[in-house]
Amino acid sequence: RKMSNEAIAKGEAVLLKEARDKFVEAFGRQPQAAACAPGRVNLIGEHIDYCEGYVLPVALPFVTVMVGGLNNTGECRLLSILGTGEEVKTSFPAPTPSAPLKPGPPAWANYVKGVVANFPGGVSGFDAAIVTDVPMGSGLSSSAAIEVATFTLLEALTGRSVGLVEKAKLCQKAEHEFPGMPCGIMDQYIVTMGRKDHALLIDCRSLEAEQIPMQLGDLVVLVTNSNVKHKLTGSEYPTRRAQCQEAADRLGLSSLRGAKIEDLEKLKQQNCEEVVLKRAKHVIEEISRTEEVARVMKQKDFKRVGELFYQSHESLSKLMEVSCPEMDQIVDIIRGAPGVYGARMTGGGFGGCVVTLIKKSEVENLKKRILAKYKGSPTFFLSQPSDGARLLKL
Ligand code: GAF
Repeated sequence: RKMSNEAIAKGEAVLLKEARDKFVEAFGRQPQAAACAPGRVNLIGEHIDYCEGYVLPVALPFVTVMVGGLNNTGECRLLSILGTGEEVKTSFPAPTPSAPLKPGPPAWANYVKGVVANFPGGVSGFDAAIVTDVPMGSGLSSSAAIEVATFTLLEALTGRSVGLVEKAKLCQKAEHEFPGMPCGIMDQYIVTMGRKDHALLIDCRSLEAEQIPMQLGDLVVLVTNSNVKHKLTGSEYPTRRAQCQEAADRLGLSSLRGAKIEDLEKLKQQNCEEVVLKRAKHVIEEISRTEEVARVMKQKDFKRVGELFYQSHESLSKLMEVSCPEMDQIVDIIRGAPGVYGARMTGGGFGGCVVTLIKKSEVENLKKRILAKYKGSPTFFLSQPSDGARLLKL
């Protein structure tokens, strides 16, 4: 009973066996290569990657595993095993210069197609089986996991590869062009470059990053999945991006990374819309909160980390307007509970997860409190920073 509220990573060995068995069953031979890529949770730095700000995500133990082999048929054939055990199949012709790939149904295959279309030097036909335990639609980056797993598998199958930053950028491009989501670089970057026991401070302007050891002492990061996803995500995200860009343009900057808090005055004087002002304020302050968290985490000032988490949530809710009643309720329930340092929504928003910095000894009590008061059905897991995408031995 108690376990039913826990999201437990199956582990890559279990997923690999499942993928391999399904591959053999579907394609009648052994796969040639196997790759996996994780989901992620962002500690802080939300809705600022596309403004060239700083973000501080960690890769998770939940992974998407892909096994595959070249097939000399000119067709790309995919078998995906959903969380429910249901199997879905699709195929599409490998792209050629005269017949490039285009996005199209089924929606799930666009993540793979986008990567195939952007893989340097092209791809001939291949077969692949995909299994995952990354929770879907929870703001834990299941999209980047499948994109980066695809890229990593194709590197192994073709023997061609690119640098890690380039790989993240190509996967981001795939997401822009195929699923059509104008995301920033955070998800593909951390999924590619995460490291066990580290958070990654990514500078989304220079695309350089610093591994920050996650030495939390007797504290942990609890992730609470609200298990809600509101449909407006599709249109709201591009709108946020456009509003931030409008603020930057009005200031004569290429992005809000270069803006200072005093610039808000300039925007006001230009009679800039209230909503654009609010977005700009969030971005400018969230960038400095993220730099500060990375700094005070090294000094083990967890009280300050917690305060900044709460401030970030407040700002995402009131200024950026990307939270939702369920996540606001969860943060309210958590606020002031024993052993808690701070909490905030994480990811793109409109549903998804809340991260809480809390004493390990108080985690069970907090879960009970949330289960008793939250009106939805939450699931929980502890964020254990894990490695980024990698090849698996068959
Ligand atoms: C989504 C996007 F994909 C990221 O690029 C990022 O903008 C995030 O929302 C919000 O911080 O996950």
